[in-house]
Amino acid sequence: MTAAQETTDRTEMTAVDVDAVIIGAGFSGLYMLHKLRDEMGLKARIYEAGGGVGGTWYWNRYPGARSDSDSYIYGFTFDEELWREWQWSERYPEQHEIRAYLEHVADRFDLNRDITFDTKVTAATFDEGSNTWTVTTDSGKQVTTQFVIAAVGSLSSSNTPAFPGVDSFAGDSYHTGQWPHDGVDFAGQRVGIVGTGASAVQAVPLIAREASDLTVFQRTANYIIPANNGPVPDDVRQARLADYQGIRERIQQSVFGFELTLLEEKAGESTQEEVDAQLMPRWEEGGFGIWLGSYVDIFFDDAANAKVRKFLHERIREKVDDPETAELLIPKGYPFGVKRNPLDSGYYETFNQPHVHLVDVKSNPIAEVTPTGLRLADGTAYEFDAIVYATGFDAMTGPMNKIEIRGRDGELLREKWEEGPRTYLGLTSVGFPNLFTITGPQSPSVLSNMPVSIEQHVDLVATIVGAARERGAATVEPTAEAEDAWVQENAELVKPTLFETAETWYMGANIPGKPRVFMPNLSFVGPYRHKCDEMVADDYRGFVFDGASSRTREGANA
Ligand code: N01
Repeated sequence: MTAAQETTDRTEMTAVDVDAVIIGAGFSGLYMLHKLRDEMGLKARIYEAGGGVGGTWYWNRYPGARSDSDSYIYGFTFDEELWREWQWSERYPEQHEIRAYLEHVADRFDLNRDITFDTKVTAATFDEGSNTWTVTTDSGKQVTTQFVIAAVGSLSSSNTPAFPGVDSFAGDSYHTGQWPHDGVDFAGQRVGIVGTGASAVQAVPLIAREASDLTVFQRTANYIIPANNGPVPDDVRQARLADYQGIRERIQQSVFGFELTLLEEKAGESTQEEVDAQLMPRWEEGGFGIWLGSYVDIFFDDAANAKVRKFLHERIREKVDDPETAELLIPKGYPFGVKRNPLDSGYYETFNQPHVHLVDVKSNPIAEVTPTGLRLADGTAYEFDAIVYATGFDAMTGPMNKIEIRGRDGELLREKWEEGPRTYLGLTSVGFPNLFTITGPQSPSVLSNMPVSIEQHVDLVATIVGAARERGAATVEPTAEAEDAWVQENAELVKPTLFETAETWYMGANIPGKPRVFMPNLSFVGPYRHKCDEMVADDYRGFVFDGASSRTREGANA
């Protein structure tokens, strides 16, 4: 009897409840459900911790929350009608509008009937005897399935630093990533906000409008670029509507998933005046043009990067009245572009208001949270009615590591990833058959306009799942060689760049004890897509389809 026959015999009568469990009902989970259920005829179910669809946009309801991607490319493109019928009200879509869009998607494709809300997946365990996964939820339910698709998002595991006394504060505490659904009224309150990343940059101007006094605690200044939000002129809207195919193709083949093109010229070979002349229109246009649509050598060459930094430092000094505050807001000690650049709508100008204060907690860190506020290392105490933690996320690996995922031999995924993620294509990991991550670590993911990468990954997972079913395979899993090579390739890609020189969440540096490994893949959107397409064309190079699947499910097309 061959090993394959043995597997077949062992699994013959194994019944699964569903063909696929999808974890999360954000962009990724919704499209994955549509794809598997409606296009491929699989029985699939989403388990979602929130009370509605939206994923990151369900939880991040802080004031000012909106996407930093232009709205016309911040959505699905797989369905032309869907793309056409949804009209965004502004250049960048606001949180409530993105959530409404995703609710519309769920209604349009009748997805809600296969989503279990208010239910967190706590564990997923692979059984080698039956080649199935058992997924456990916080309601105690257990579901068996052939495939598990983690559509858990890259920035969904919120991080509140373990400051001594963090629970002792007598006022109200909030995390931007878990904002109260009914909103918060800061009118007349003394508010402290910890953190100056993208969330804080959006929230600060709006909280400042309500609070009687606002203190912003900054550990690392960011390079912040104007968003230049507003309504989209009708002629631009019409031109885009006429170019659906062109837009779709350009973003899919692009570097970062945007309609931005890097310059041929190098900043390193240009004068400061030439660099300024290139950057100024991009600064005025707003958005990521200065970062992802200007000089490519700024990611590799610190001297080239310094020219862009000089331009940006001058812009900060122009916007901020008080020279000392301006100096504090000017980033130091790391290159431009290797930390996620927030887009702002009046962030710098907010510090010109007399009731808004900036406090440097790099030189004088937060020592503890007290019942009345915060105390710094030098003993300075601040009193607040409310504290907002805009302190980010355990990014990329955090959402996976929170779930007890056990593969072959009972191996725990987070133990396998103890020294950093190990994947093939940022999609799968050896020892964890039939488990896929959408925009997981070691894929372009957070270094791209997310919906573009999400669509590509969902399509790819569907293709691989389809191939497994066509072959009657019980499992599909990468080889150790393919995984080793991908991990190595990720390390090689980042080596010549400046990304590893900064303390960022891309590097896991924001979480004490987290391995310092650059987590996104730097192949970039178009080339990464090609690598995946080649893998499929080359008979799923790097994957092993193993065993014959004879699992049965009532009424299944197994
Ligand atoms: O989180 P962050 P975020 N003491 O990690 C500080 C996406 N996003 O929620 O930089 C003092 O960027 C920390 O300081 P430092 C986007 O990809 C997108 O703002 O680590 N400070 C930092 O200032 C973004 O990048 C959108 O030194 C502490 C801040 O807290 C990602 O989500 C909107 C500290 C955390 O910033 C995360 O953004 C919002 C401590 N112990 C978010 N610990 C849009 O598309 C942490 N900090 C618009």
